[in-house]
Amino acid sequence: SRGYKAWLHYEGQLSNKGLAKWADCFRSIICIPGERGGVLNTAIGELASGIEALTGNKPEVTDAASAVDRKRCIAAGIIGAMPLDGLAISLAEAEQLPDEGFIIRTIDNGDLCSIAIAGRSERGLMYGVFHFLRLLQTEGIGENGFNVVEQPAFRLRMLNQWDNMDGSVERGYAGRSIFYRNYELLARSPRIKDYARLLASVGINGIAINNVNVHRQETKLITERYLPDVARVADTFRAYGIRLYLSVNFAGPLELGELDTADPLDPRVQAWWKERANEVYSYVPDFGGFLVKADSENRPGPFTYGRDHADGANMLADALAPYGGIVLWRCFVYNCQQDWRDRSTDRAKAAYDHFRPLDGRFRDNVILQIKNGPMDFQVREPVSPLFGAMPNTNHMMEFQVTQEYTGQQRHVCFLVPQWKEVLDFDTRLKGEGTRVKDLAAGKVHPYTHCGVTAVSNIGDDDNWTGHHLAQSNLYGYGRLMWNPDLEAEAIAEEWTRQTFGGDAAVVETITGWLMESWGTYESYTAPLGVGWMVTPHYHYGPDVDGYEYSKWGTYHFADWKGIGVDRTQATGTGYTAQYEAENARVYENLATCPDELLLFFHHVPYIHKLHSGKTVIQHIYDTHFEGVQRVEAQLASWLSLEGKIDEERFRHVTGRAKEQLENAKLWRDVINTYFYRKSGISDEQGRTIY
Ligand code: BDP
Repeated sequence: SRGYKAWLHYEGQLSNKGLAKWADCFRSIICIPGERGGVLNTAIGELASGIEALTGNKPEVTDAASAVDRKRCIAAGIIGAMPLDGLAISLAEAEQLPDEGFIIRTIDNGDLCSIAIAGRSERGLMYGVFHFLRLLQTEGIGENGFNVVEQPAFRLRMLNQWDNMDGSVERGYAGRSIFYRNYELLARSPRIKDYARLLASVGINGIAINNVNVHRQETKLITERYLPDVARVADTFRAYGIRLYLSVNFAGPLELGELDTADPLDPRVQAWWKERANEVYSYVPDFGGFLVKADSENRPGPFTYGRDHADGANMLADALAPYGGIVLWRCFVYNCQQDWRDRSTDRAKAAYDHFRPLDGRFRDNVILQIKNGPMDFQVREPVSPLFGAMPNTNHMMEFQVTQEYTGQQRHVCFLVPQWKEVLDFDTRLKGEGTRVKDLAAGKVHPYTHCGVTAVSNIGDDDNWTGHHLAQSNLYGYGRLMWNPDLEAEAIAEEWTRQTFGGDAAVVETITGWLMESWGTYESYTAPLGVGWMVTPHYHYGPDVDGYEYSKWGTYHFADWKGIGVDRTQATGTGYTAQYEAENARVYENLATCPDELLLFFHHVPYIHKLHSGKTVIQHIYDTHFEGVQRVEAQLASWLSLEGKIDEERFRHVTGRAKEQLENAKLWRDVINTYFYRKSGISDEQGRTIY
């Protein structure tokens, strides 16, 4: 179905003006053989079938060896292994590209035109092919052809599946797992291959296929019970240039009943993990490594044995090192047993407090995986102050593509603008201009490994993501992490064109909806960076006082006088001190703290005036009324597309948008009423507050 194909429709004829000139090129593909690996075959296969779908003609695929004429063709190959003469690519230029880079260039020789797609490696070629097909679909090929040189900004561009072996998906909003059913891996499922293809098309190169919360059965994924199936799944991903990783249980040796301890300094434990690693690599020779959530939300970890995170991570790192594997050690660590409002335990401070003192102690093949904000994927958070603060420790940033706190794929919330703000954030850690994206790219500190990862949003729903429009987040994650300098709007538009076609009204309406959706969601939910206010555990729909760890009272500190969390050094938890001095100053002071984060950093009276000129209470009322109006307007413009979108997707999206509207009204009413009753201050505009 159309939803299943996501953005890889390749529908319709390629028919723009310039095409005539290049038309002959589309009839034959000359593949200059390099090492003939699986990824090369994938690339050539994608190129041939993509062109066939787009032009209606099946191109002939030949080897350079048998080809007499390299004109009027697409020459595809790997730099170093393909002759470059006549292709307008110089070897010196090409060799400057990193492994995953590529060049797409058209050669206009009058009536002997040709097109070159040259990858620095097999993967580079595959990314080049997908890029070429994307350009054909979104822009077409003009009179001047193409001149593209691309390389990814980040070396690791990963996804994490939070899939459990019983077939459920933690924080999954799109059906059941495509990887597991009844404690078996669906190792031969064509769906996994189709998923790999979607991911490769946007440049993802690593995937961890089980939940970070590793339960009893998942602990066995690194044993012979499951490794043959894991190897099959790894084969599938390998053909698309994606490395496989597994989440492991730190208490594995205990959980499997093989040892009576998981102490990382115990030689028996170390030997046990070495043996496990050895076995994993005997099945999956290019296995990526282990992803670990330890001493976090009741998961086991080194603390039990009086050891620290470095002890724990290094023990696993040593087991993987002989095979080139890495440990992705998560920093989502805070004490969920304790009242965090005790100043020393502000949850926002926890990751930095735990990890920062350990800088320099981690092995070279450990990467700290740090969530984008200090809390937990809220609609608005400041950037985690830990990111970049450990110059001698590899970093990668973790985002959340699945919309746990942002409407659960029942609401539209296109997150690319949020991620972009995070990547553009200036940490100032090495002076002005030390942006998160430069840190993640390894340009600031010389990290051995670095990059980005994210929690995936897919399941076995036919359209992958529950809401058709939520596909844009998966697509957008890949594209932005390939090139963080792309504009969010450009990504939204190219996704829309590929997914819904090029009709001007369709493109404008959907792109517009996506672009304002994050702000809209924020406006009718938790205000000014305070976060949460969602139903505990489910995290959908409003519950102002709702917070899992609320046995000590409300989370947002609202009383009759004011609201917000005082995280200043002067009078609060002191969290602001974790930022570089200049940023700390900006957040510490009411006069400079940005409005959108005000309540994250400060506790203020309801009548406190924002930089916008409004009082906090009036801002709450206004944004909540406006938020609902915006959803109403978005629904109306979507409905105007009737007839321009296939019936199935039109009806489905309409249904979800109506639910979003009802839920937004609920948010508006619950939030406005709560704060009206708390504050006793009326809405200046006299609107009805229930
Ligand atoms: C929170 C989720 C929880 C995850 C946890 C994590 O609510 O399900 O296990 O993050 O990242 O956002 O480990």
